[in-house]
Amino acid sequence: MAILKILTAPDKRLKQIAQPVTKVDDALRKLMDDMLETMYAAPGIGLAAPQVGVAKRVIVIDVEHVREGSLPQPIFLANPEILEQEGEIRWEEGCLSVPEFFSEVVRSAWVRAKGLNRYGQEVAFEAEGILAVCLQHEIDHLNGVLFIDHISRLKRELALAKMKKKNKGDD
Ligand code: GNR
Ligand code: NI
Repeated sequence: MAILKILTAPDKRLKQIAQPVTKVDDALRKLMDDMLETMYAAPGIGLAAPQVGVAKRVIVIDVEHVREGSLPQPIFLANPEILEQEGEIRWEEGCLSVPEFFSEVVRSAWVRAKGLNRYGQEVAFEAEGILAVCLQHEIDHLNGVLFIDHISRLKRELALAKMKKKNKGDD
């Protein structure tokens, strides 16, 4: 396994639409494993392939591992899709690609989703709470959308200005 470099805004690769996965093979499973290791190391509760510079519709999620004493419960999904959604939930979000900036986002409170698991089998499931929030956040990444695209323009510019300042001096 390997820890991958996480891209940060305003990298243009974060704004691209990722391509559907055509085959879940060993190479894709290696990408999933590397993404999971990268997410755990960050640490984060989710990661989408575009964040590590791979324009494929692949996400990993584990909303449990941050809780002390809980076992890892990783979810690997290729071509995730939301089938149904209901209600509204407000959550203070952050993103590994927009470090050190947090803001409340309104999302669907409940979702029914499907995708391919790490063996290429189609799975469907329901989610609410933080899992529903994280799933919507990760699918957004596959469509080139960041959580700051859901907040007011003023706050978004603030976040991007902060990023610019931070990136100064980097190569
Ligand atoms: O680690 C993360 N935490 C988080 C908190 C609230 C809502 C969404 C997230 S996802 C984020 C990791 C990340 O950037 N995934 O794309
Ligand atoms: Ni993110």
